[in-house]
This record gives sequence, structure tokens and C-alpha cells, in this order.
Amino acid sequence: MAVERTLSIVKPDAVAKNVVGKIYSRFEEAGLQIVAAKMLRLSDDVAGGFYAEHRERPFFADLVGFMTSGPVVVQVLEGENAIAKNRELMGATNPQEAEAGTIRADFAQSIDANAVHGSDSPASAEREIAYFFAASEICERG
Ligand code: RTP
Ligand code: MG
Repeated sequence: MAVERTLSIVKPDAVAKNVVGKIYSRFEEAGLQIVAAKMLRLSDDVAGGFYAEHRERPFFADLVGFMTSGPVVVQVLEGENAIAKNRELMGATNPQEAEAGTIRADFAQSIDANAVHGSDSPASAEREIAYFFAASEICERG
């Protein structure tokens, strides 16, 4: 299995609940390394551009409104099979349907405020990492 990188976001609800460290522990316990990280407040334009694939969906305005409602923590995770592994750790989009023990089952309250984002494919990981990080901001861990 290949070493991959994926883009992860701790969303405003989880930052507000003060569970950034608990979520980081899930990544670390699963063998994923944090190779870049920053906290920031997204503007409407940055959040909208990030979720551009959903621009025509009925929930787009709510999604952008939520993602700009407070600070987020954005990180690049690296490891074997990192993209699928992170999606497994996150659980289903709707926390009511997320498997027990997943981040969304444990820390999220609704399909809108669902604690974390994770890239869903190698192509989206590449786009999303470049959206938030310059190459010089990503550290080699080894
Ligand atoms: P994310 O992109 O945030 O990691 O979530 P995801 O892949 O599990 O879900 P996605 O389909 O990409 O949707 C992005 C975010 O939009 C909100 N959403 N609301 N009301 C709805 O039917 C609905 N569907 C999606 C969610 O907050 C989801 O995380
Ligand atoms: Mg998605």
C-alpha cells in the first residue's frame, strides 16, 4: 500500500468544543503523521472555493456559512492509505449514521456541524492540499 497525503479540516464546531487534541490523537493512534498544520478563519470566498464541487447543491450556502462561523484547524496527514484511512476514522457524513468510535459519532451533532473534513480521492487530496499549503509549508517527517 502506498504512502499518501490527505487534507483534513477540524471544523468550527469541533474547535469550539475544544476537542482538537482528541481528534489529533485519533490520527496519531491510527499511524497518520501530521506533516503540516494551521489554524485560520475562512472567508466566504475561501470556503466557497474549497467546496466548489457543491456550489449548485441546496446545502451550499449553509455549508459556507457554517465553515466561516469560527476558526478551523487545517492539516495534511501522511501515511499508508491515508485518504481512505482518514475517511474511516471520520465516519459517515451524517453523524447519526456514523459507526461507533468514529470521530463524527463521538464529536459531531448534525450533518451540517460534523466535526471534520477529509479528502475523498487522490485527485481531491492533491487539489485540497495545494489549496491551503505551499509546498514549503509541508514538512518531511520520515
Ligand atoms: P466533507 O467534504 O466535509 O469531508 O464531508 P463529506 O465528504 O462526508 O460530505 P460531502 O458530500 O462532501 O458534503 C460536504 C459537506 O456538506 C454538508 N452536507 N450537507 N444537508 C445535506 O444533505 C448535506 N450533504 C452534505 C456536510 O456538512 C458535508 O460534510
Ligand atoms: Mg466531501
